[in-house]
Amino acid sequence: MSSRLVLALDETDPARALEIAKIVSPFVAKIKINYPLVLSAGLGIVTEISKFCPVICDFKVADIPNTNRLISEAVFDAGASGIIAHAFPGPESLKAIKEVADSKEIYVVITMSHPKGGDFFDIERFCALALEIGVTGVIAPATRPEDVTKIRDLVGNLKIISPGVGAQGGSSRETLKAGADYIIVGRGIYLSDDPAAAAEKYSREFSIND
Ligand code: NUP
Repeated sequence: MSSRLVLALDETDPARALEIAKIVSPFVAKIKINYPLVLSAGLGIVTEISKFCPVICDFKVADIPNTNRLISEAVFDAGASGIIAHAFPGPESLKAIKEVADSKEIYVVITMSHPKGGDFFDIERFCALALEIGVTGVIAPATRPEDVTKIRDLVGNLKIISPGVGAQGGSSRETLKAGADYIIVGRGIYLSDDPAAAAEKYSREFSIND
């Protein structure tokens, strides 16, 4: 039985983050790290966590090709298995990431999960770009399953990873039904009194062979 759960580890206390990562890792497919943790702990935390769980760096990389390249080199040298980038800087910026490590995972943000988070994103164009570049997958909002359905139709068999379940109010059931492959949960796990139990509960809810 493999988990469809990705932990968003936005806990900012480095020792507690590492502890949560350890106890939760049996129940998750991957751990997603964002700026809040890396800014407090340093990039070394990626190396530490990568020793026992694949790490995706959610740095929403969105720069000129050369800067995207430098960021990707640092992230993959630290041991990350994947990186999240924005689509709006265009094909050359995404190609620069792909050239750093063709074998690594690249996920592109198609539209965002917060209220009005979709207003400035062009779903059709960004999905076409994700396919053109040949990325691993896309990020699509669990808070708007109708967008996940639309994105599934547009991206074929690229992976869809969806944040917004738990604290943001999205439904894992609706999101998976709409076509997502993985569900991202952050506060619903790391702020819980018992993060391991919370992760186990979510992972059972989403597990692939249930
Ligand atoms: O559209 C997005 N929404 C979103 O919440 C794209 C993201 N990458 N995220 C990230 O997912 C967000 O930055 C956070 O790390 C995680 C969701 O955490 P939570 O709302 O479950 O605590």
